[in-house]
Amino acid sequence: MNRVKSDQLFAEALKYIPGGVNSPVRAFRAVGGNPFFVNRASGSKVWDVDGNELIDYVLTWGPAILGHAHPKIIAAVKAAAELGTSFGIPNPHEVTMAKLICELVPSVQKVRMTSSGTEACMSAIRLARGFTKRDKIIKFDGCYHGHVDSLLVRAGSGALTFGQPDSAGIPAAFTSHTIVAPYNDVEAVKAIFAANKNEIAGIIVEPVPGNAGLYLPQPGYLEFLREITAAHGALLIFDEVMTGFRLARGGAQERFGIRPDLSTFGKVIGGGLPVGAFGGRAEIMDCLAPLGPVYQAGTLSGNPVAMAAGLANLEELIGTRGTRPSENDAYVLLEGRGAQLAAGMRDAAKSANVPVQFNQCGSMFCGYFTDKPVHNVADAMHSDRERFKKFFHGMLDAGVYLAPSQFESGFLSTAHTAADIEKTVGAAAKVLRTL
Ligand code: KE4
Repeated sequence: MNRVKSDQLFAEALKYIPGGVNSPVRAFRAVGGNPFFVNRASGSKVWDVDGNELIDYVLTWGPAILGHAHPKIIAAVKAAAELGTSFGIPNPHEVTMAKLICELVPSVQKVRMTSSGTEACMSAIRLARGFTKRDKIIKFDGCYHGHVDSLLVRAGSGALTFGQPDSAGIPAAFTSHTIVAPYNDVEAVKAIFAANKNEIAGIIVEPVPGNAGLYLPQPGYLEFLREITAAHGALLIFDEVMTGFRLARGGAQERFGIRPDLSTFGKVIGGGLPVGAFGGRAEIMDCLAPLGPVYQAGTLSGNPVAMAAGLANLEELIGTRGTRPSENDAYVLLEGRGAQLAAGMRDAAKSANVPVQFNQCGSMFCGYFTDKPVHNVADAMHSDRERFKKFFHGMLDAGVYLAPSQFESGFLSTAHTAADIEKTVGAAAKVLRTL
């Protein structure tokens, strides 16, 4: 595939941007080769600067759940921008967004907007500590909650991809209150609470971890986390930056029937513009400045253009609830597309006689090159990353853009057609046979 212009741009980018990228995972360091540059996206497709068309399963890491450049989002952004791009004083969109999130997510009685998922997770942790007056936080190996100093410990996503789960530049004191447990492990969490009586402020968890690929909670695991935190006066924080409004209208917590104390959001609620949010029980959220002693702020929090884009995304997603035949319901469509892709990829791997564990939950998925089930990051590390690299590039040359790392989740949108998925599975069947 001709990528001359992308290579020229990357050479230029390397002169001015560390690694040539504004976020490490985009650098293709996990799969080799140079990243391509995109200057147009629409629906399920992106086009690179050399004119190559690709079926996109990264979807800007989740936000493009309706596909790229959805007309309603573009129109909303244009209309909002014409009235000004930021006011530094409350705007009506902020109220509409807060009200909608509270309606869609029953555990959220109040919510505060931020400009990234990292900010949302950082703020939720600070709030949990301020509310409980405790310092220690439990996170899970391989879960990623943004590049927050105290949470970049055995993190996932780019941190895991580079085999540097702990980042340089973080003083040991900053992570001394962070305790890491294996995901899906009940006894480990019980032991941590037993050894740290009345010291745990909370657990932060990706309910369906999507930053070490994708694996699912074992039956009862999320219920266990809900019970043990309640029993010990600790808060349960669901990091739904990736799963929120994707795995169900009310996110993973609706899908699995769990009511966390706090939740963080991002991606979908910004429609592709910079956004994050954290919310939960009013008595906890009211500890935030200006009401309470926990300080948190942001120049562009609740930005009117980002809110307009996020509202257009959400309203289109939920607008299908019961108002049209169920097959048009966005979430029914996303479930169906996810199931179609999973079935096709499993068949392709079987016919090529290549061991692949294809995990899928709704419109999120990950294929691991291993013959063993993957229920946590330790299992994920068994994946044959050389095979993954070859598969990634084979699919890219076939016009399919998958996440450029074994340790990332893939995403589907309502714009992905059955034909897109048939093409993807057909390409996979061919590429797998070359591995
Ligand atoms: P941001 O600060 O990147 O908006 O959100 C951080 C974050 C928090 N929590 C979860 C569960 C997340 O998945 C993320 C960010 N996800 C990565 C993809 N694995 C963003 C991609 C990137 O870092 O470039």
